Amino acid sequence: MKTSNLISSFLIVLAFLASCAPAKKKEAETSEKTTKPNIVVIYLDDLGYGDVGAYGATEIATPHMDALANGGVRFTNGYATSATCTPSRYGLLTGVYPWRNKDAKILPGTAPLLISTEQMTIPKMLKPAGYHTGIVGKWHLGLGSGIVNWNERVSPGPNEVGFDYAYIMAATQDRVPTVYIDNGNVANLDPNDPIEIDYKNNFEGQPTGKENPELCEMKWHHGHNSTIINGVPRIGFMKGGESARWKDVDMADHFLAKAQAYVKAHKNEPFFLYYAMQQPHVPRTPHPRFVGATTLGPRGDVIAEADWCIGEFIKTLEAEGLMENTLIVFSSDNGPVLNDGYYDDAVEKLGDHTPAGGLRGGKYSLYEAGTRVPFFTYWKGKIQPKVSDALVCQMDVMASIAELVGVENPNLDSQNMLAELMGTSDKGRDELVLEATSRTAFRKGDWALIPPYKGKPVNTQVNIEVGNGPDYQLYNLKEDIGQQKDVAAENPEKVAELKAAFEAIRGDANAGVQKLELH
Ligand code: NG6
Ligand code: CA
Repeated sequence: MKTSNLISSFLIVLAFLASCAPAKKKEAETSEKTTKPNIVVIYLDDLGYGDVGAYGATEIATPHMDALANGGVRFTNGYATSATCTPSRYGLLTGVYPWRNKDAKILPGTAPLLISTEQMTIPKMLKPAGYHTGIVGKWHLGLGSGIVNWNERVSPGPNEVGFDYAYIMAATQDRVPTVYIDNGNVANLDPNDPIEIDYKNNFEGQPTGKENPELCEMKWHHGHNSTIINGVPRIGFMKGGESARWKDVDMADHFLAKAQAYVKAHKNEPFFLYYAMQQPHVPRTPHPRFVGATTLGPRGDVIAEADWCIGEFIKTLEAEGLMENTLIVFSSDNGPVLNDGYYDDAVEKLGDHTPAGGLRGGKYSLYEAGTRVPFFTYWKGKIQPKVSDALVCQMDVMASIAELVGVENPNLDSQNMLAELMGTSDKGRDELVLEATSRTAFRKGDWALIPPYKGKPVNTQVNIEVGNGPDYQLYNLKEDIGQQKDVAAENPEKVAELKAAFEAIRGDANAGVQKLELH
C-alpha cells in the first residue's frame, strides 16, 4: 500500500471513529441514567422488632411490609444508632455516630438545626451522581439557627443540608408546631393569623391539657399537657396558624400522597427519597378507615395503617415501572413503647402481641429492644430473598449507597455494607456503639456490653428497663437473645476485651457513669 493510500485510509478510519464518538457518549449517558438506581428509605417511628409479621408478629397483619422483608434481605441484627428519634435520624443521614454531637438528643420543636450545613449527608453525597433528593415526613433534626419565626421561610433546614425537596413536620406528632412545612414555608398559613410557639410559657387565654382536661379527646398520662390541638394535648404551646394546622387522622394519607407525587415527578431522573412515616409514635391517630383494623387499639391500628401506606406507595413505584430500578431500605428509628404519654389503650389492649419480639427493653433502652429494629432491603430482580444475621446499622446506609452509585465514600463512622444490603455477604460489622438517652453501650460479635450507669433501672413512666445498673453487664446474644443472664462476673476477660474495644471507639475512658437524662 502506498503511503498516500495508507494516510487516506487512516483518515477515513479516524473520521468514522470521530463520527461514532458522540453517539457512543450519548448512549453511555442514557444507559447510566437508566441504570442509576433510585433509592428509597422507608423509616418508621417507634416500630419494634416484633411489630412486623416477617419478624414474628401474629396479632397484627403487615402484609406489605412482609412482602418486602420476605422478598429481600431481612436482617436479624439490624440496628438504629440510638433508642430515640433525633439521634437515630442524625446517624442515618450523616453517617456519624450521634453521640459525637452533644446536642443529638430528643429535640423540642423550636431547636435549631442539628446537622451543620458544612456536614456531609446522604442527599448531599448523591448530588455529584446526578440524584434528585427528597424527604417527606418527620424531620425532628431541628430547624433554623436560633429563634424561629414560623411566619417566614424557616431555614436552614432540610433544603440546606442537601434535600432538593422537603415536605415535613418539624419535630414529632406530639410536639408543636402542628403544621406541615413545604420547602421551608408553613403550608396553608394565613398571614393574618401568625403562628407563635413557646416551649416554656403559655399564651394568654389558651387552653391546655393541664388546665382543661375536659377539652381533651385524648387524655395525657405524662408530659403532653400543653396546648390542645384537635382534642390532643401536645408538648409545647402554640397560638395562631389555624388554617395551617394538620388534621392528625389525615397525616398518613397526606404524607403518602406527597411521597407518591414525588416519585411521579422525578421518575425520569435518579432520585433518593426519605419517606419518614410518623407511625406508631404517639399520638396514635389512625384514620377512621383503620380504627378497629386490629384488636390492639390505636397502636395496632396505626401499624395497620402504615402497612397499607407502604402497599400504596409500592403500587406507585410499580405503576411507574420503577421497581426493577429502585433499592428500598426499610427500618425504624428506635424500638417500641406502649404508654409514651397518652392513655390510648396500648397497654390494655396489647393481648398476646410482643412489640419487642422477645428482646429486652424498648424505646429509651440500652438493652436490645431499644436499637435492634426491623431492617430490610428490597430490590426487585436484584436482591435474592434471604435472612441475614450480619450486624448492620442504619448509619451504614450512607457508605453503602456511596459504593452503589459510585461516589466517594465519605469515610465517617458509616461502613460500606453494600454486599450485606444486597445479600451477597453475611460478614457485617465487627462492632457497633449503641446509644440511648445520652448513654452508650457496645455490641461486638455475639456480645453486648453495657457500662454502669446511675439512675433508675426502669423508666417507670413508660415502664421500660433502660439498662442502668451499678456494674458492667455482659450478655451473650447468641445464647441469650432476651438478655436474661448477665455473664459479666464469670467472663472478666471478655469484659476487659470489649471495654478496651469500646473505649477505643467511644473515646472517653469511661463512657459510663453519666447521669441518666430523663426525657
Ligand atoms: C419524650 C416524650 C415522648 C416522645 C419522645 C420523643 C414526654 C413525657 N415524652 O420526651 O412522648 O415524644 O420524647 O420520641 O414528653 S422520639 O421517637 O421522637 O424520640
Ligand atoms: Ca422514634
